Amino acid sequence: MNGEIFRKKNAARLAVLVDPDKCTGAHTRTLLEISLSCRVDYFFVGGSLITGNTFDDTVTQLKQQKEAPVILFPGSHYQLSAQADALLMLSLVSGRNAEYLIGQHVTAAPRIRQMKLPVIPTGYILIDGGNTPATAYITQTLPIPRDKPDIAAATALAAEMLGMQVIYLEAGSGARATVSAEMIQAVKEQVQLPVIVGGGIRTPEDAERISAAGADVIVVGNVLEKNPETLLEISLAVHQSN
Ligand code: 1GP
Repeated sequence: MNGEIFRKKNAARLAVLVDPDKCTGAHTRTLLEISLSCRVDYFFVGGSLITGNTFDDTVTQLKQQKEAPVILFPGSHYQLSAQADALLMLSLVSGRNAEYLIGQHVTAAPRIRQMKLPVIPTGYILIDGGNTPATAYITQTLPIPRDKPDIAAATALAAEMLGMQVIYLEAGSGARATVSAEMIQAVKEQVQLPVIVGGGIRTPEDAERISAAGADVIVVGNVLEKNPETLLEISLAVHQSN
């Protein structure tokens, strides 16, 4: 498995993010039921800060469906599970905190190898979403200003040159503003890699705008914690877009 699994074909793709601390087993069951009536292309599991001990159980529960791969989106080296199909090996290239560029990775690498988890090297780029996201606080890094698409594009290009297989533009969970269309376009013009976009995507209109700007994968998390049935209309919007 490599970054190519995220490249859009005809329409964009949809990833549902499940934070095991925020989603109980019952909630995840509801999400799984709803996902049977629409198309979900990937389940991501992770969060900036996870304090509970349901990580493995959540992955196992999501693995009950057989359509969409369950991919780890780890906020720290603790967030590993051998049950998952793959792991986004996130390097926070928008930041200058060595711990999140390489440090956590060194701690996790031997266990990832033992678990035989396929890894997808991911250039993770945090963009200002109009509020302070947990990711910025936990990683102690500054997001890229939202009106500086050229900085995001140069960062993505450097990540591509470093061998990353996919770019992840992140406005932060619960962002007030999603990553702008202008920024997504600037990044897509600069790199050949598939681009994942997440943070603050709440409506079908958000999803359509982001897909029209060129995103390969659209990630939704927060909105489904409150209204899981929103998944149906967001899935339609993503898969009808091109
Ligand atoms: C994944 O952090 C995002 O990239 C998810 O953001 O929770 O705001 O959908 P939301």
